[in-house]
Amino acid sequence: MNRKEKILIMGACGQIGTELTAALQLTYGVNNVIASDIKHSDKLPEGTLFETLDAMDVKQLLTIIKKHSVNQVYLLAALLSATAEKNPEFAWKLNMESLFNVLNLGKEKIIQKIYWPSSIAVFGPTTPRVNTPQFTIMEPSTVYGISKQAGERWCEYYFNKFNVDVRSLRYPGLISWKSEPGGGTTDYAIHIFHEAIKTKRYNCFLEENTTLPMMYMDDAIKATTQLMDAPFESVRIRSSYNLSAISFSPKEIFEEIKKHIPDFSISYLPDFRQKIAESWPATIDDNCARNDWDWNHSYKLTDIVDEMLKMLSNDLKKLF
Ligand code: AKB
Repeated sequence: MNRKEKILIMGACGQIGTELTAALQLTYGVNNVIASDIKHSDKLPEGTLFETLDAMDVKQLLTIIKKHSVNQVYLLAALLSATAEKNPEFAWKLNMESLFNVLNLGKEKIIQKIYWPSSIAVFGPTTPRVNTPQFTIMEPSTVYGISKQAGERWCEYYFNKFNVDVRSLRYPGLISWKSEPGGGTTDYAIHIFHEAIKTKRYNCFLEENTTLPMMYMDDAIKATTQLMDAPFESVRIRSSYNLSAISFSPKEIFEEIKKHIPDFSISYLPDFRQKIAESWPATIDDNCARNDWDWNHSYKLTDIVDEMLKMLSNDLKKLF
């Protein structure tokens, strides 16, 4: 592994960014990882090098890249599915401009490697919902999904045309306890744990049988670093890889939590996010990732529930 990497994480204070920053610091050293975001968060590990950065500001981005001799960028800044529906124009602007800024730095060979996350939101109501293949019908119906789909096409284009080493994963819903989720449709699978511990009641914004692909954050971080460490030739897909771990419905996760908290109860009051969830796959075929760079998930639903309840309860004890 090349230890001379200088890494910039854009959108480092979000749900993935805070954990990815810590993981990359472990591998490359605290002084070789620069976290950036529109504003600082105390969720970042202590001692993290931090720069304030608006991901759409290419001048500011270039200044930071030069200042720290950055050669790798992880672009995580984005508006997610639910938030993007409330502000479509800004979502499109942020999600696309930030990507072009980074891809163009790759084209100019100012940076050597780029990570950009895509999502299961690239699929839509006409996509086969079960075992969704890597290559299939993609007609996303959300602003977020449209921006991720367009982004995938641009990543592949910059790779083919300008040899930009850009790598990407289509994340499912990500479950974590360290920081809050950022306005997605799959966020219920985190809120449910907080409410189970705090009030023993949860009012779910999706219907009970809405199955969606999900993954524990540790697995998502493992997949991300594994893809970025894979040899150039092994990364055969330059749009974005399907990535899968488990799938469950609100009812299934509720029943699993109830095994630990017997008086936990749930009600269902679906809102606009129900339609988004119904347009997404229930299960994902990620054989390309498993074959090309040996992807394998570790966490099952039972492991996730055990760990989420344990870690969130510990966190709460520290507060009181
Ligand atoms: C969302 O729900 O918008 C995200 C995603 C699946 O990309 N978690």
